[in-house]
Amino acid sequence: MERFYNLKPFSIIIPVYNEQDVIVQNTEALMAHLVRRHKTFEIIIGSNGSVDKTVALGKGLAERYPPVRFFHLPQRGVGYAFREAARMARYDFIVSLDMDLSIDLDFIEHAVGLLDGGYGIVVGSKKMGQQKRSAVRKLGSGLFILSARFLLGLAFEDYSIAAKGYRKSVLLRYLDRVDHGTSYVIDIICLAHRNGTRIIEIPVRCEDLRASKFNIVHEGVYRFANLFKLWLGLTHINSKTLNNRRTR
Ligand SMILES: Nc1nc2c(ncn2[C@@H]2O[C@H](COP(=O)(O)OP(=O)(O)OP(=O)(O)O)[C@@H](O)[C@H]2O)c(=O)[nH]1
Ligand SMILES: [Mg+2]
Repeated sequence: MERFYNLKPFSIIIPVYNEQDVIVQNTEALMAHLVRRHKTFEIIIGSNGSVDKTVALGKGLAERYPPVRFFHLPQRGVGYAFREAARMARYDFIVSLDMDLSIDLDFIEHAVGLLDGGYGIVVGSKKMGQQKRSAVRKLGSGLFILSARFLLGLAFEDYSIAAKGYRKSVLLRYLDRVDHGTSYVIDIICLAHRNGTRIIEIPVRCEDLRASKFNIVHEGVYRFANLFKLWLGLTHINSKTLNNRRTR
């Protein structure tokens, strides 16, 4: 028998780009998972840039299923879709997923439970769990994780957009830093961590063998450039704090 979880209401947010092949079947699968387990939730699907039937299908889903909300932005970029979805969220507990539902859905219950227990961010980690992804993608994220540890002293092991839980009240503090791309994840984790937000990392299972919607080369260059920007910004803040202390 399915377990019913007595959790507080939560918002799931999913950015989508040209997802006509999976948007309907995966939203319905997600709905089936959630309605059996939860009383109150919403699923916010946010598109930008899609040139296939994603927008028409997303609107149809929102008309058919009351918990589903859909929007489409003219401006391209997954970060903008995330920002809009986070602002729209009706509830304080937010869980981000990808439309390919490549992570184990039990993450949702774990994340919401931990947010309710006082954590500000829950990081779902594929490296701590299990992952079936191509060697190139594992290598790329492995290098990024090591660089973040080395440059920023961050010990987390997953900065991808899916399988993260956030309190909306924490997110709102950092939304102005969100740009077009995926770097908002590391920016938010890094800054919230420095500001004393309680963050916990938990393992997730991930099976993702389909081609990425991102251009892997562009994504790599953009992510590493942003990592250096973040590091430079923090080094600047650290040296200013040190100088202020010296002059006091
Ligand atoms: N709104 C929006 N969503 C996007 C955009 N690009 C990708 N997405 C969505 O972001 C989610 C992740 O895309 P995927 O192709 O599954 O990403 P991935 O390469 O498997 O991600 P990793 O887990 O980091 O390996 C999916 O739901 C995509 O539809 C974009 O430009 N705008
Ligand atoms: Mg994927």
